[in-house]
Parts: sequence; C-alpha cells; structure tokens
Amino acid sequence: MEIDYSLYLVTDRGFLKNISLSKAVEDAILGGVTLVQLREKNISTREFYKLALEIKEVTHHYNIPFIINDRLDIAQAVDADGVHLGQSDMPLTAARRILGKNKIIGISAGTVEEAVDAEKNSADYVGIGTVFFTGTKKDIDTPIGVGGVRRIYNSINIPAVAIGGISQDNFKDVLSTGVDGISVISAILGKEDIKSAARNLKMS
Ligand code: TZP
Ligand code: MG
Repeated sequence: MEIDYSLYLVTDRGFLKNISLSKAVEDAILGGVTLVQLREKNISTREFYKLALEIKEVTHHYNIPFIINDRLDIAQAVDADGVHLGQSDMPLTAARRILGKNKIIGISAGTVEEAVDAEKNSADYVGIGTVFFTGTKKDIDTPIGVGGVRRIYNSINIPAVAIGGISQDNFKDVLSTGVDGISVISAILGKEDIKSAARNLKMS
C-alpha cells in the first residue's frame, strides 16, 4: 500500500469541545488529513480498545490508514494498519516480530542516530521532532528546529514526517526540508473549525 504521509493527524481528546473524537477525525479527513494516529493517554485499556474500534470505522470508510500509538496489543486487537512507537516503547525489532511485515511501524526520532537506527531496523517511517516548543507535549528538552529536521531527514532514505508545534504559520518552512509530511495535534483539533484547519495545512 502506498501511503500518503502529507498531513498526519495525531489525536488528543483533551482539545475537543462538544464534539466526539470520531466526528472530529471525520471532519479532519474531509479537510484533507491523509493518515490518523490514535494517541490517547490516561485511558483504560477497555476504553482505548472501544475508541480504537470507533475511529477505525471512520478511517476505513475514507480509506485512510489508521495507526495506534504505543499499544501493539490494541493495534492487533482492532486490526489497525500499524503502530507508532517512541524511544521508550517496545523496541522496533520486537514490534516487527509481533506485527509482521504487512503492518506500518513508525518511530519517533529526535536525533540522526535514532533515525538511522529506525531505518536499519525496518521502520516504515520516522516521526522527526520535536520541531518547535509545544504546549501539547511538555517533556521536551530542546526543540530541533527546521535545521534539525533537515539534518535528520537527510540522513535517512525512508519516509518521514515532522512533529511538534507545527501550525499554519510555520508548516511551509517545515515542508521546505523535503519531509514527506507534517504531523499535528493542536493545529487541527485545537481549532473551532476542524475541517478548515486541516485544509489550511495543505500545501497548495
Ligand atoms: N511528539 C512530539 S511533539 C508531540 C508529539 C506527540 C505533540 C505535537 O502536538 P502539536 O499540538 O501538534 O504541537
Ligand atoms: Mg510512545
């Protein structure tokens, strides 16, 4: 399956006002989101599973790949298209053994070394970041900036998206590095009009 990484929505229900996550995801897809990752913290396994089934229904209706953050078991249980793993999550080699070749595995990388390692161990894509300071994820040391994205992207030959503090104001600078896409939470889910917010992050 050829994957379009250009506009990658990561979820966080904390941003939503008076709208369900499945409706928000649907609006985002109608605005042009090409990939969806369910990333929900502080949620029970049962709730995560139920939410994953709900969101998968929406993404599959629109033929959009559906990725689960962190939880391989949930990804398997709902037959998602893949998982996204951080540097403290299940190691990539183990995850690949569990999920097999046909699932998408994405890895977060903040350094050249982490990105090169991900490629060597057969990641499908890398999430490069954190690019800019963001209120959404506060445990960041120093943002790598657009220069950092360029350096890391130039060190690998697999698809990559940039993440962290990307907005309507800076996304074109980020895309100028050549990365395959941008990954966002607040720039879409934090807006009143989710569909237009997504549309405003499209290149043309
Ligand atoms: N990983 C690095 S930054 C980040 C994640 C999940 C949060 C991105 O959120 P936002 O609102 O797009 O800055
Ligand atoms: Mg993680």
